[in-house]
Amino acid sequence: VSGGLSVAQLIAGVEAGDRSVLARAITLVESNRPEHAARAQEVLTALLPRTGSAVRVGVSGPPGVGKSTLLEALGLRLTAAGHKVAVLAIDPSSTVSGGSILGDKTRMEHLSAHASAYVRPSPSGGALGGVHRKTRESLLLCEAAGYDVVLVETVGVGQSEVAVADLVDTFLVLLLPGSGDELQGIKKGILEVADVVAVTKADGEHLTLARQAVQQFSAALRLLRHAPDGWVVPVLPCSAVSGDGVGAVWEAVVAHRAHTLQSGSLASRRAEQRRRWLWAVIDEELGRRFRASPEVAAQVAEVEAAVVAGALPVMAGAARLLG
Ligand SMILES: Nc1nc2c(ncn2[C@@H]2O[C@H](COP(=O)(O)OP(=O)(O)OP(=O)(O)O)[C@@H](O)[C@H]2O)c(=O)[nH]1
Ligand SMILES: [Mg+2]
Repeated sequence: VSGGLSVAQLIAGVEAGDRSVLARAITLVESNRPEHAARAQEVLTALLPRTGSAVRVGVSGPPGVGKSTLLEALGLRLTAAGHKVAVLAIDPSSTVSGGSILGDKTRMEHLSAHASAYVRPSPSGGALGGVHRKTRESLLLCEAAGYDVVLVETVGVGQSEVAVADLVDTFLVLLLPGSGDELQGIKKGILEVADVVAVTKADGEHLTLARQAVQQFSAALRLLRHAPDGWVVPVLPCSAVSGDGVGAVWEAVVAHRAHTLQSGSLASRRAEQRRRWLWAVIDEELGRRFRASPEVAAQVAEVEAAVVAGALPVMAGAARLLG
């Protein structure tokens, strides 16, 4: 999986900013094979001192809202301004839909080809926890490779966007113009974790609708959100096609980061993220070990069948297996 590279070669290659070695290191980290886990941890541990300095931004929104198009436009601006930009595109629905991930890659073709950019489509790996943990580790590898802006794209279809908000410093939520009062079936949860909101496709015939949506979303957010640390979530129109507002969206991200850096909430947010990550990894590993244990395996079929048939109470079945 790491193309025959040793741990030392992976570390040196990532440190040197070699994109192909970075890709192999991420593949190693994403692997679920137990024999890869130890090497992945060695690589991550060695690189940890080089992580932490990037601007970490999550970008989420309903399917087709324009995430990839905006990220490409934004990425090209940032690389032109001298930044090194990594994009991690996760699609939690890819296991179901058969993967719109390759589509994302093609849609970001200009950015993908840029020498200062790295675009990585990531399979979800099924469980949400899996996405979360592997994406976080991939993000750290990108930082160690010298990327000073890391953008994480995810479709806002469920709880996944809340997990992504937990990976980043600033969470940018994209919404479509029109039908503002319905909030487009977006769960309130996504707006509760938004740091910046942008209404996309504010161009041509959508322009008036987009302006109205900005007003409606601003009003909805004022009701929904109190600003405990003094940050008022901005709602901005933008068009990745015309370029209008793209710069302002990035300025809002930078302003949010400056605000949290100054108030100290950036440091506490990252500390809290690491604490939750620690427990997520422990919970996941405990579950894995439990299921892999021979004593559990010997009894699980019988207990499960009895519980399913209603012959054994759930609590009693769980207690027997846990015992
Ligand atoms: N008019 C207009 N169309 C846009 C804009 N941005 C994206 N689109 C179009 O909207 C469609 C979806 O854009 P994507 O960037 O692929 O959207 P996405 O949110 O990444 O989609 P998924 O990853 O599939 O959820 C494409 O046909 C784009 O050309 C914009 O600023 N203006
Ligand atoms: Mg996309």
